[in-house]
This record gives sequence, structure tokens and C-alpha cells, in this order.
Amino acid sequence: MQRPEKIHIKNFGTPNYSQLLGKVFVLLLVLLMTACASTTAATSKPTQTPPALSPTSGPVEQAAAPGSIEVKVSLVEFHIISSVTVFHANTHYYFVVSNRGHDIHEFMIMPDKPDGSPLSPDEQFKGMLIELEPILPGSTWTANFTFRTTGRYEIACQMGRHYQAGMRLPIAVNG
Ligand SMILES: [Cu+2]
Repeated sequence: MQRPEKIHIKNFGTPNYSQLLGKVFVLLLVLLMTACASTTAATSKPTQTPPALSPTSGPVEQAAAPGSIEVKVSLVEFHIISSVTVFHANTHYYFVVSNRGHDIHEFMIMPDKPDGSPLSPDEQFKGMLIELEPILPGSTWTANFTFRTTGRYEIACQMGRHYQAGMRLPIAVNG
């Protein structure tokens, strides 16, 4: 099965290069980064289990929905920090996800077991609620999201071996 299309980076910045040489260098750099990102993604994700629901067909720089609660998330090597870890179902959240590290990271919300420990990777990918990738170092992506069911989840990055290295933050969704 094919994985659903992912959000692509919309903006690499607009440096004012006056010389052709500079433009060629930037182009090569972008190509290299893109190649690295796709290689990492290809080796780290089971392709047989696409997410049940993914908002990645929408924009990655959404404006905050009216009345939403802002959640600041930082991705670094190799952990995840969130200003909110206890959420409420049917409440609108505005995720502001910043990559403050040096590697490419991603932002996923996956289900956990009722005791907060991780489900099998297969079950996690099946139950995935949101996935934003690839988030380049220094960039910030924003997305609105509303949990519809209560339970235990985690914010995670599955790039390379980042998850195993510690990029997993358990969160709870209460009623
Ligand atoms: Cu990561």
C-alpha cells in the first residue's frame, strides 16, 4: 500500500543571492537535503501501515483557529518538549512545532497503551492521528488539531532511530 502524500516544505527562505554561483550552490544543497530526508523516511517507516488519519494534505502553516489553545512543541536531539501534556477531547489545540535541533525531525501523535507505554509500531502507525514531516532545523510548522477520543497517546519522531534515542513524549487526552 502507498503512504498518503505528505506535506512538502513550502519555503526554504529567500536569501538574496546576486551571483549565479550562489544559486547553483543553494539548489545543490536543497537537492541534497531532500535526498537525505527521503532516505531517512524510507528506512524508518513501515510502508505497509499507512496512518488511518493524517491531516498532512492540508497546510502546515495554519493560522490559529478561533478559541484554540496554543501548544508549543520543541523538537531537539533527542527529545520532545511540549507546553501541554494533558489534553481534553473536543477542545481545539493549535500546535506550534519548532525544530530547534540540527537534524530533520517530524511531529507525530500516536496511540499508546492505557498505562502509557508504547503500542507495537504496527498498532501505532495504524492509529496515528497526525504526522507533519519533514520539519527542517530552524523551521516552525503550525497546525490545528482536535482530539475526538480520550486515551493515552504520545508525541513522537520516527526519523532514523530518533524514537529509540528518546524522541517520545507521553501525553494524556481526558474527557
Ligand atoms: Cu527526530
